[in-house]
Amino acid sequence: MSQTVVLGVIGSDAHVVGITILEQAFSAAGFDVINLGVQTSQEEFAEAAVAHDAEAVLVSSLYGHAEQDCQGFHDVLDAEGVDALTYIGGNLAVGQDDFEQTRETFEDLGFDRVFNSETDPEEAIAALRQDLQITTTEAERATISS
Ligand code: B12
Repeated sequence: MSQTVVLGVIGSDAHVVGITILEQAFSAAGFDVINLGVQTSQEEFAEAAVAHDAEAVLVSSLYGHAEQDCQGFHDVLDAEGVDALTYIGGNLAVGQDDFEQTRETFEDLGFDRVFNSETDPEEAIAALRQDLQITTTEAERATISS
C-alpha cells in the first residue's frame, strides 16, 4: 500500500528547486507526494495532512527564517489531529555554522528528524522507510505497481 507524504516550503520562503527534487525522489521511491509548493502556511500543511491522511509531513526552508516560521507548528498539527512524522530540511539557520545546535533547536520544536542542505534525498527516503518500517522490497513493489 502506498504511503502519503505532504511536502512544502514553509512561511514566506519561495525557494522551489529543493522541493521539486524531493517530490521527484519520493515519488520515484513509491510514495504518494502531495506537494503544497512554496510559501505554505502552517495551517495549509495541517489541512493537507488531514485531507490526505498523510504518514509524514516534510517541511522545507531555505531562507533562514525556519525557526520563526515553525514556532507553534506542532500545536497547529495537534489541533487538527494530525498523527504524522514530521521532518524538516534545508538551510535552517542563518549561516549554518553549527548544525548540531540547529538540529537540537528543531527537535525541541517537535520535529522527528532534521536535515541540512547537504542531505541527499535518498538519505531522507531511507530514514522515512525506517521510521515507517517499510522494507525496501515493499517500497520497490509499490513503485512497480504505481
Ligand atoms: C536560487 C536561489 C534563490 C532564488 C530562488 C528561485 C526559486 N523560485 O527557487 C531567488 C533569487 C528568488 C532567491 C531569493 C532569496 N534567497 Co536564495 N538562494 C538561491 C540559491 C542560490 C540556490 C537554492 C537552490 O535552488 N538550490 C538547489 C536545491 C536543489 O538545493 P536546496 O534548495 O538546498 O534543496 C536541497 C536540500 O536543501 C534538501 N532539502 C531542502 N528542503 C528539505 C526538506 C526536507 C524534509 C529534506 C529531507 C531535505 C530538504 O534537499 C534538497 C534537494 O537536494 C541558494 C544558495 C545555495 N547555493 O543553496 C540561495 C539561498 C538559499 N538564498 C538565500 C537568501 C538569503 C535569499 C533571500 C532572503 C535574499 C533576499 N535578501 O532577498 C531571498 C528569499 C526570497 C524568498 N521569499 O524566499 C540564502 C539563505 C541564507 C540562510 N538560510 O542562511 C542562500 C543560502 C544564499 C546565501 N548563501 O546567502 N534565492
